[in-house]
Amino acid sequence: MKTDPITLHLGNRAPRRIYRLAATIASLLLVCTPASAVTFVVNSTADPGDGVLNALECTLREAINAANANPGLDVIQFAIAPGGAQTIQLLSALPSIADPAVIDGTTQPGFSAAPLIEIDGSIAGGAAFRITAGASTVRALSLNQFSGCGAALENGDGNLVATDVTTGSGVLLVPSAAAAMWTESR
Ligand SMILES: [Ca+2]
Ligand SMILES: [Ca+2]
Repeated sequence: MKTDPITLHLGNRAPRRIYRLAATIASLLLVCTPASAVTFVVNSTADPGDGVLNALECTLREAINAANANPGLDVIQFAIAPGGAQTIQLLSALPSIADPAVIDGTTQPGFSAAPLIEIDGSIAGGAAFRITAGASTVRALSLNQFSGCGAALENGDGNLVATDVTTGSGVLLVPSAAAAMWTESR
């Protein structure tokens, strides 16, 4: 009697094994696929913003939340019209940088030497940036009137908080900040 070779070799339990194998392969593909780095462009001085990140309005707070939600290193740039010096008045503390990120103030149109983007902490208080992810960069921003330090590095290594303003790539910290930086590595 002729038997279908597939039926002959697989038996009753085989389909379940095939499903299990397929599920394992699918999960391996998910694990092995690297997350895509995204560049978020802040185009508004508003805070907190409407909570929706799009071309109409992307606030710094929305960009940090989105970068945190997307696994892996992301870049936050600035293009606040019409370019030149702009102030972001924070109404509350920014979210911690809980996933590695590059926050690059040199990208604001018109930048040449000194930071153009000022982040005003006179209402928000505390630290400007709390970096808990490590492997993050903050450059060319003026962090003004925070009651705490400019950048709190609370966890992880590999952070670069550029402070050399003479190269135009530094973070300009004003005297009102209690300390330029505070580090607590765990
Ligand atoms: Ca928005
Ligand atoms: Ca991210």
